[in-house]
Amino acid sequence: MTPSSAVKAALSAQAIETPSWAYGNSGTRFKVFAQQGVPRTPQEKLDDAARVHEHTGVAPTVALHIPWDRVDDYAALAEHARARGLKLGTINSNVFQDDDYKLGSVTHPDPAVRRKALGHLLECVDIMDATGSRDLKLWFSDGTNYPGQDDIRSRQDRLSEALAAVYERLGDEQRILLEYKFFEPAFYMTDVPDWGTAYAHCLKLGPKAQVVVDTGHHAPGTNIEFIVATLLREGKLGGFDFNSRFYADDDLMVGAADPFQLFRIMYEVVRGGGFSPDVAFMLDQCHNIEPKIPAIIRSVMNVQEATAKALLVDAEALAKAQREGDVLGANEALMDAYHTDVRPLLAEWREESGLDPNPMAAYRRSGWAERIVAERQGGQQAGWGA
Ligand code: LRH
Ligand code: MN
Ligand code: MN
Repeated sequence: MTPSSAVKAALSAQAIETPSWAYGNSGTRFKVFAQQGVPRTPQEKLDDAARVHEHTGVAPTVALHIPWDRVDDYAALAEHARARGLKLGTINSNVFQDDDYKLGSVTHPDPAVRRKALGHLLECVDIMDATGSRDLKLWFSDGTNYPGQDDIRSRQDRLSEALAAVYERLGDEQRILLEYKFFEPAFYMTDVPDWGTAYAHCLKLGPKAQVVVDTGHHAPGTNIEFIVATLLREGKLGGFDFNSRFYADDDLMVGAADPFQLFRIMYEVVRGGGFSPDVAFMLDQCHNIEPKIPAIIRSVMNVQEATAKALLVDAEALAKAQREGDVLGANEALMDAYHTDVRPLLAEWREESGLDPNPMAAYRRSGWAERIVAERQGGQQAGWGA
């Protein structure tokens, strides 16, 4: 097994970005169960994110979604974050909530709609300039519902054209993270359905375009760790949107549905040298019925636990068993690490890092949950659909 000091050093280097939208109310198309005390402004979302960082020590950046987090002064928002020990992270574009996008955004058959969508993407790069963000995450809901509805190849050409225009606008230190999803809201054909399509576009664009793997965006049974290994080998893994799914794009807490899958993914990250600032670890989840801040703290802890287990894999023993064709021995080397209870190690790491060993309990004791319910009276919640 890898010595625990090495594991702790790697844990100290890990950063997990939390999404602004996870702090606000969300739901399904059937019902949004509103919770008291949710943020009414992007600033209040940052106030909540600061609590997650305070208790976990590894969540220093917050992803924004435009227009859900639209403000007049992004530099001032960045300053609000900085004053709370945070930084603004990835800018997520949104070309999926406007009536004009019924038939697509950048792949729409009408050039006027395509121009509008591209305008939004370019505006997002302007925002990145103001916030100091490195990454622009692009997810397109574009697709068709019926065979023959539109021409698959022409839509790829239109997508390619828009991506090239955004790429052209990027600064030297900025990147495009292209996200794929196999279905929803389009049900017959999605324009960026899989990692292969995203990879092909990113390869053509150049080194500042990378693929992002949202763990909830695959068909059941997909071997996501294989995708991770492949993208890392090709130098094209830009990051993760972590969450878990039982059925579709459930956006449940990461590590809740399948902690073993999360471990397998993190093992490939470790194996492929993905522990580098070039790979962004982001959460992309919604907390429909559970309280938001503790759910986000739990998610961060779940990623850390999977990471610690992946780091514990005895690489030498595993490689030896693999060389010798020792099928069971190799499997055992991996499973030994997975079955290790890393919670004591993480508690130790937290204490050594000046944190409470139990972030969930520390948050409960802090009184923040009661305070936001008392203080955040009136106004509208900010977020989804805002
Ligand atoms: C799409 C998605 C994408 C969006 C987010 C809110 O399903 O994963 O990342 O920006 O959800
Ligand atoms: Mn996502
Ligand atoms: Mn999603």
